This record gives sequence, C-alpha cells and structure tokens, in this order.
Amino acid sequence: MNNEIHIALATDDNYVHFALIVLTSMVLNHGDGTPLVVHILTGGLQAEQARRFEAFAKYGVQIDIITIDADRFSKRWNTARPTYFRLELPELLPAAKRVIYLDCDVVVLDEIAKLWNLDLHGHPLGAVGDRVGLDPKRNMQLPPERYFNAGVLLLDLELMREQNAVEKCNHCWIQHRSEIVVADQGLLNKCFCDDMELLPQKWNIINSVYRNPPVSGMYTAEEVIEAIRRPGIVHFTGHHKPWLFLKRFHHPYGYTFCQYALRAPIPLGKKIKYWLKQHLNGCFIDSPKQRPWKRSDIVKFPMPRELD
Ligand SMILES: [Mn+2]
Repeated sequence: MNNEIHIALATDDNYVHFALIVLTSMVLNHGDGTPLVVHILTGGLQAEQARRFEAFAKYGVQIDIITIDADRFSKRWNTARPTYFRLELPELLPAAKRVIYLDCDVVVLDEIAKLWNLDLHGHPLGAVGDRVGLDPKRNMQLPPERYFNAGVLLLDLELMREQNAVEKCNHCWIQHRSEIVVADQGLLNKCFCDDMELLPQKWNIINSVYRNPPVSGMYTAEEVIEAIRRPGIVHFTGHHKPWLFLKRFHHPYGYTFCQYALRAPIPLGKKIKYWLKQHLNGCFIDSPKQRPWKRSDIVKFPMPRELD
C-alpha cells in the first residue's frame, strides 16, 4: 500500500493557483521518499493551466489530470461543481487502495506520509471534527462530537468499492437533498457519521479551532494545543481567506499561506499581491473567547526554501 501516496484535488481554471500552492507546501514538507501521485479532478482545464501541474514532475510528483464529463456528472448529482467530484473518488481511481483528498484552501505543514499511514480501524473514511456539529441549523441532528469537516479526507477506496459507497451516497443525495445542509460536507456526514474514524486535530486545523474552546467529546484541550503547536494541515475555512485584502488573518497560520504562495509556480502578479497582503494587513486577529491555548502556542515558521 505504501509504494506511492495518492492525493486528490478538485479544481477548475479559477482555483488552479490555489491548488499549486497546496502542492508546493506538500512537496516542500515531503521527505520520506514515497512517490506522490496527484490526481487533479476537473471539469476542464486550459492547456496552459494543465502544464503548470505537469511541471511538478520535476519534483518527482506524478500528475494525473482527470477530466470529468460535466453532463454525465450533472445527470447523476444534479450539480457539476468541482467540490462534488470527491464523491466519486472510489470510481475515478479504480486502481488506488487509498487516497487523501484535499481542498484547495489548505496549506500542508508536515510530512503528508504521516497522514497517509494513519490507521482507519476498518472504517471507509477518516476526517477531522468540525464544530459545525454544534449548530442545530447545520448539524442535521447528527451527533455533534462526530461531525467532521470534509476538506481533508483519508479514504479507504477498496472498502468503499466493496460497500458500494458511491451509489449509496448518490441515493442518499437524491432522496434527502432538501434536508442536507453544508453541501457535500453535509452529505458525507449523513452517509458516514456511523462509520468514520476521527483523525487527529492537527490534520485539519480550520478557522474555528483556534477561536473557540474545544468541542466536548471531540478533542481534548491537550489534543488541540498539540495540534496548534505541531500543525499538519491548516485549512482556511469560512469568509476570512488569507488571500483577501481588507480582511485580517483569522487563522493563526494564515501567514503560512503567503509564505508558500511566494514559493509556488504561480504568476508574478499573484505573488506580488500575496507579498503585499502579508505586509499590509497580514497580522493575526486573536479570538476574544476564553480557550485553553495561548498565542505563544502558534509557531513562527521560517520562510520555506525554494522548490528547486
Ligand atoms: Mn475548504
């Protein structure tokens, strides 16, 4: 299973440079020698954008661009937004046993092989908890301490194929679409809440983690402090994206987005924008709420090295 690590990202032309920043951060923190295979799920990419991904071959990354037929996908799921493509991963990667799915609004800050090698204890899906589960308007009456964020997923594709998971998920979507809140994340929670492995907090530190006390029964204060001190993947959920001007960083690791953006193979104009962002309004706004972790738990990472 460990001959190669399979990663999946979903993007259209508008998100390409975010996906390139994700890849840059992953490659710069990957040193255990296991080859990376990155599957780009897309409704279609311009040739120039596809070439930006393919250029990662020189860093030892195998790139596999999978173009999804939007008409076919819409007929089945009633939408062709790239974020939904992850729902078909067991079918799209028929030869892969496992895959790590990553959103394009994340930065990888630790060795991805550590996430890849986590034990799912017989469950088809592993994910990190999300306090959305505490919100009665959004939790669909699922147990709050089991509600997960779908931006980082570790999937046992073999088991999902055995369980016919894609068909079941599709059936659930068609039957219950009007009750499902938070799009495909809500659907995945509805389908897998009884059969999922809660992964350590460090593998998906979303905006709300630092800003609130821990969710009872999900992670302990110690587990969250450990995650903030040794982050694996940081995820810029919600409206306070670290690339937006006029909004300060609401994520303790918002600054790392700019660091990796400056190392990523993206156009110079975009790099200038992120450099400015970091220097003009790149300071972190702390949370007014009482929580057990301190600002001193946030790591000040040095600027990462160049890709080559
Ligand atoms: Mn996201």
